[in-house]
Amino acid sequence: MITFYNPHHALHQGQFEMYRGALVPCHEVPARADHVLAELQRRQLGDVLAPHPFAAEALQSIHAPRYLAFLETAWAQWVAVDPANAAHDALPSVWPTRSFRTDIEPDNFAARMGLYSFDAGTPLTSGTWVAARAGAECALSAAQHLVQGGRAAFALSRPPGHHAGADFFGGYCFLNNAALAAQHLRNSGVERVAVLDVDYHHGNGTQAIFYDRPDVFFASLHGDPRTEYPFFLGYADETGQGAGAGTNLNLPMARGTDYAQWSAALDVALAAITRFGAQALVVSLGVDTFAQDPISGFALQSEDYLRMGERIAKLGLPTALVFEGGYAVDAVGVNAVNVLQAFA
Ligand code: OKP
Ligand code: ZN
Repeated sequence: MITFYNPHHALHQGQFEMYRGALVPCHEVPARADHVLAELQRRQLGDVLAPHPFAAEALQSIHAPRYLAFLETAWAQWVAVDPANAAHDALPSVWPTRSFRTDIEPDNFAARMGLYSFDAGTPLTSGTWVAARAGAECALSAAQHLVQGGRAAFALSRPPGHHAGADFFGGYCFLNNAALAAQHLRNSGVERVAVLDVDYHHGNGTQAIFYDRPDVFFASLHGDPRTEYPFFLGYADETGQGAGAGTNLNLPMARGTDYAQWSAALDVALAAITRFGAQALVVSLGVDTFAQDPISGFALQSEDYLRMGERIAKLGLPTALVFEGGYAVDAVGVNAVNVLQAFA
């Protein structure tokens, strides 16, 4: 398995996220990717390369130009508000919910942060843009590897991506790496692409991006949004709309779900991907389904990730695996690399 590793990921290093009215240390830390890299190297699972450079326009295949322009300059804008801001991350605190306008980009920085986000758990830091852009290049490089005939590639990128929409960040995500990989496959002539999201949290950004698209199937296994983040999307009755009707599959599961139950849902998702006629697969590979994950509620064990990788490989599709969540930091390397090793 070839890996494209984001050499700039540690430039995105949030200090605190808002949780129950207080600022608490971030779960999404650079050590996560370091552990995965160390485990890949320990098992000698294949080459680890820097991503290929892609033109800035590649990001516009998924993201709105005004959102990208905001992200690229957001830190400079934050510090321009007050030089003292350089000492801490920027978090949004005001949002245009129902009845507000979203067509106007206010001059006020806090207002623009809110316009382009959906939670207060996703700090924007001095290195966020550089890290997120290089992470996106890892996902694009993995997709490109498939275009060139490769069987599989892993994008070892952080920050994660599946909560980011065409024009918003949130859930620790800024650029939707999996969506960018899927779209790159489409732009390169692959007619039907599937995205399989196995992260504990519903990939609301990816779903929204492809919801009305007949050419990209989105299947997600996740904690029931009635109790689990991101709460406002990911229900079973969301099946796609317009030309994309029937190309979205949500499989929400209760807290406590173990691999026996989880793998039954995986079989449902894989069968649907086969029926769709996918010619390539993108996996949003979160390992926060692990029993010991500090912010999640499933009960998968480390060995289960081997079975998961084997099962996904049996689809027989060219596959780009893109790293997403997993916050039991000491186990994230073993769990993610178990999937990759068994896949390979
Ligand atoms: C990102 B990914 C925990 C609050 C939850 C957001 C979770 C984002 C998960 N104290 N905050 O899907 O792994
Ligand atoms: Zn997650």
